[in-house]
Amino acid sequence: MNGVSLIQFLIHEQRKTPLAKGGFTLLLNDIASACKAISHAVHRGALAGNLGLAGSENIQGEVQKQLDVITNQIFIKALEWTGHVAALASEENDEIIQIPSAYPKGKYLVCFDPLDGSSNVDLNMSVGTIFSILRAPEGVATPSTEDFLQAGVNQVCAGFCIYGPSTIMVLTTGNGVNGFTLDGDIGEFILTHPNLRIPPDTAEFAINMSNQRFWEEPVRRYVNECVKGVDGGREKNFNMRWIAAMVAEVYRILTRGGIFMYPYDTKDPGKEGKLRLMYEANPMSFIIEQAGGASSTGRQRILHIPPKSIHQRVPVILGSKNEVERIVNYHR
Ligand code: AFP
Repeated sequence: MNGVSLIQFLIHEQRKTPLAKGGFTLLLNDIASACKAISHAVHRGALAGNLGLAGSENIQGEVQKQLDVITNQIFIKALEWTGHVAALASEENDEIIQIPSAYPKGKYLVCFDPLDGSSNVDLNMSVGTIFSILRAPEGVATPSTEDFLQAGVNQVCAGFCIYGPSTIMVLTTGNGVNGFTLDGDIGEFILTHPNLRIPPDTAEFAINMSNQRFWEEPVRRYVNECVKGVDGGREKNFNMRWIAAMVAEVYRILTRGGIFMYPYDTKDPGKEGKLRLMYEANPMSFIIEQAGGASSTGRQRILHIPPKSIHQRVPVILGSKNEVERIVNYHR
């Protein structure tokens, strides 16, 4: 199916489910439209006066960039009027976002991080948008926060769009992982990376080494072994990368394998991890598992975590299966 557009691909998939009415296909098309608009805003950068700080903080206590605010608005505006969404939850908003009464509501809940890796934006490095789609409980007209608190295994779709040298959207609906490159000339995402698969073994790891002294022993042991390479217990030398944008780390792992870790650390004892379960860990874990990789906190499969709040943070270790399993074993 090489050379087909995202919408052609989605309609082809929809036809495999004879009872499908097309709402889900249209929702994904709306998300693609939001990502095209975000791609445009990111790539216009300083020309549109989009760089720098917004002068505000989000619910996580993080200083917002102008583009955090702009992209959040783009995503909400692209989805709220369509009739396919019951409610939204954004990394940038304290509370869930209800659909204005002027618009019809759909049956899906959408969680999203409009601009992952936003500290990269002023450096002209890769950033992205991450999204996760859940079903609203049957018969619920106005979803509550609790309706969003579903384990990652309940996701019907997860994806991300990376704004790098090319704009690429990666998607799973639970039937493998596919990548689509935005063709700016025709304004369409085109299937360029069908059936992405992660090799089970790797010699590349990604972790913020500046946190080393705060890690727990299993992660310390694993990274020490990688650094020692053939001179330690491992039979190969390892390479390291850190891009500070999860979208870019996960895209690299989907392309050539690897392992990404933002593990539990004691830097801020009040936090269970750095990355957000609903907006980062769950969608990325769904994608990674669908591509043949694995994802864990070190102690638990991420997709099995029952969420306690929409802004919950968790430790994340994901990527090539055999390496993730090795670290999980070290935790045992
Ligand atoms: P933002 O979305 O707030 O920029 O955070 C990005 C991120 O959550 C994730 O994408 C990176 O892997 C990680 O933070 C980078 O963290 P460091 O600041 O420790 O490098």
